[in-house]
Amino acid sequence: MIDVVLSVGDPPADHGHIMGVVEFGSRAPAPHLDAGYPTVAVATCDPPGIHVREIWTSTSEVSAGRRDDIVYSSDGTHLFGALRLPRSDRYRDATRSAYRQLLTLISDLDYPHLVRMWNYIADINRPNHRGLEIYRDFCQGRAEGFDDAGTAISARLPAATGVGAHDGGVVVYFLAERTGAALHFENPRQVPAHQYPRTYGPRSPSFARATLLPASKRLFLSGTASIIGHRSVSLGHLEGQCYTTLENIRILLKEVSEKSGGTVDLDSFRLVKGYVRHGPDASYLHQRLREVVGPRVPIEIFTVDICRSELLLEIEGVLDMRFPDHHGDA
Ligand code: 3EB
Repeated sequence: MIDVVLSVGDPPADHGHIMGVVEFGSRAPAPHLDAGYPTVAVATCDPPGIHVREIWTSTSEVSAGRRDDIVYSSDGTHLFGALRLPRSDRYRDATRSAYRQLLTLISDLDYPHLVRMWNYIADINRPNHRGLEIYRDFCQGRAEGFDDAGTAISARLPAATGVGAHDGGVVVYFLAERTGAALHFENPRQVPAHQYPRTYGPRSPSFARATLLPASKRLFLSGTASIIGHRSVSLGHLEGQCYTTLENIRILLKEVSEKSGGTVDLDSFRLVKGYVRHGPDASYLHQRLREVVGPRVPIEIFTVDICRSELLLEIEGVLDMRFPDHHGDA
């Protein structure tokens, strides 16, 4: 089984075997293995230093390795990995090749099933050298990387986040799995992102709305925003975008509950990460999330650009699934 927690300050000692640590701070040096597991830095904060860590653990023994620019760790069932593309204004080819490498690696090491991916992209809304938005250029390379890997993987797109960052080019980290038990979900109120019309860019974003890891009883919720169908709604309205986003999450969790035979609701969050385009909106989002997820759930809000320039916020998280007894609950 794997787990993930958010920790402000030093990591507590009793976390089991560490698979990887994500440092949310002011800088984004390349992912490394200095601590014996992948450490990934993401530049989502302005004040110098590391603001919060996301710690990935396993109940099984973990070993770590590197191939090319990818650092990874594995526990026999799961593989955690990370890479960084240097800052550039043309990411298509580098992204295609990085995704191809990543997909080849997980297939070679026999963890071929993607569970969850994060993409932190500096200058995500800026036009590149050809006038194409950096995010759209990235999406093109990512889709081509999945194409290169063949339909076996592209038919099973995982939950993902694609959001801005203050530095670091493109930082990608991901979780993959060996057994094929992961289940991917779409939101009945949203067009699957990989079917978005061409108006949003030459290639659609490659992700599912959520992925369930039944053995660990964890649901990974993708970055969720104020999108109904394929259109952004509540343009310019923070409260409206927040409402629609939470409604999207509610509807998605209902779908997951119906299709998985388990239960998951807005009070099932284990951790929440929110992203706001404008710093002053952070406290509003934090307050709304606190009302929704209850008093004890860790909430972190980062001020970064969101992948569509009209979106003001995005919410992602990890949730606890409850299953009836015969699935192993006490
Ligand atoms: C959306 O729903 C908002 O490019 O990997 C959310 C989650 C979004 C992931 C990605 C993009 C991505 O389309 C944007």
